[in-house]
Amino acid sequence: METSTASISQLAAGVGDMVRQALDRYTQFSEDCPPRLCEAIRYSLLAPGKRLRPLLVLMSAEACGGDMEAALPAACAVEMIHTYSLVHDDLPCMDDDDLRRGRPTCHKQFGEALAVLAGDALLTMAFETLAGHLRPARVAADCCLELARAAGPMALVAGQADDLDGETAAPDLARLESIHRRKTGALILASVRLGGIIARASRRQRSALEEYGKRLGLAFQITDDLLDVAGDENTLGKRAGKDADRGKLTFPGLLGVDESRRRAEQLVTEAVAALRRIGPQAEGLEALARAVLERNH
Ligand code: GRG
Repeated sequence: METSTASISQLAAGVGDMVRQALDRYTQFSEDCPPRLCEAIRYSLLAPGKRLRPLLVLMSAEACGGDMEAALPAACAVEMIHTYSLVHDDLPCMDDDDLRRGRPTCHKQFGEALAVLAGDALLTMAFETLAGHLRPARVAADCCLELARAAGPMALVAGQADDLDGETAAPDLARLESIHRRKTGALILASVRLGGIIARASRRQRSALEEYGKRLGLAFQITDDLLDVAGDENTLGKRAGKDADRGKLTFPGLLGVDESRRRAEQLVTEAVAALRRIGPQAEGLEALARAVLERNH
C-alpha cells in the first residue's frame, strides 16, 4: 500500500471538488426556500471543510469494489449531517463559537433563529438525498437506517448531551471515550459503513471497515484535542484553546500530550492493519488514516 501523503492530498482535493459540486447541485432550491435560509444553508455547507466523512464514504465504497459516483449521494448526506451538527454546536446555547471553517459561524452571520433553521434543513435534506438519489431502494433504505442511527439519540445527539454535562463531570477515561465514540466516532463509523453498503461489501470487508472506522474515529478525536492545545487558529479556521478555557474533559487533559499522541498513533496502526483484510484497493483509506495523524487543521 503506497499512496503517499502528497498523492492523498491530490486525491482528497479531486474528491473534495466532486463532493463540493454535488453539494452545490443539491442546494439549488426553488423560490419556496426563503433567500436568507438558502444563503445560510449554502454558507455553512459549502464552506471549506476537510470533507473527511465524504472521503471515507467514497473511498470505502471503492475499496470494496464499488463505484464512487454511485456513493456520491451518501457522501453528501453525511456531510449535511456533519454540517448541521457543527452549526448547532456553535450556537450560544451549546459551545458558543464565533469562528468555523475560517469564517464567522452561521449564527454570527445570519442570527440564531436562522442558524437553528439552517441546521434543521440540513438534517432533513440528508435523508431526502439518500432516499431520492441512491438506488436500488433497498440500498437507500439501509443507508437511511445507518445514518439515522449514527445521528440519533443514542449516538451523535447522545454524545453531545453528555459532552455538555462533561464540563462539570469528574475526569474519567471511560466516560471520555464513551462521549467521543458517539459524538465524533459514530458519524465516522457510519461513513465507512455506508461505503460498504453501497459497494455490497462482503462480510469480511464490512468487519474490516468496522474495525478501521472505530479506531479512526477515536484517533481523529484525539488529534482534534491535541490541535486544540497546540494548533494555530488561522490554520485551524476555528478558535484554539477552547477546551481548557471551558474546563472540558479532553485526552491531553487526562493523559498528557505525549500519551495522547502515542494512543492516536497506536489506533491508526491498528486501523491500517484491519485494512489488510480488504486488500490493496484499500490504499486510499490507509493514506487517509495516516493523514489524520499528520493533520494541522
Ligand atoms: C449539535 C447534535 C449536535 C452535535 C454536535 C460536531 C459536534 C457534535 C461538535 C463539534 C465540536 C467538536 C470539536 C467535535 C469533535 C470533532 C469534530 C467533529 C470536529 C469537527 O470536524 P472536522 O474537523 O470539521 O472534520 P470540518 O470543518 O473540517 O468538516
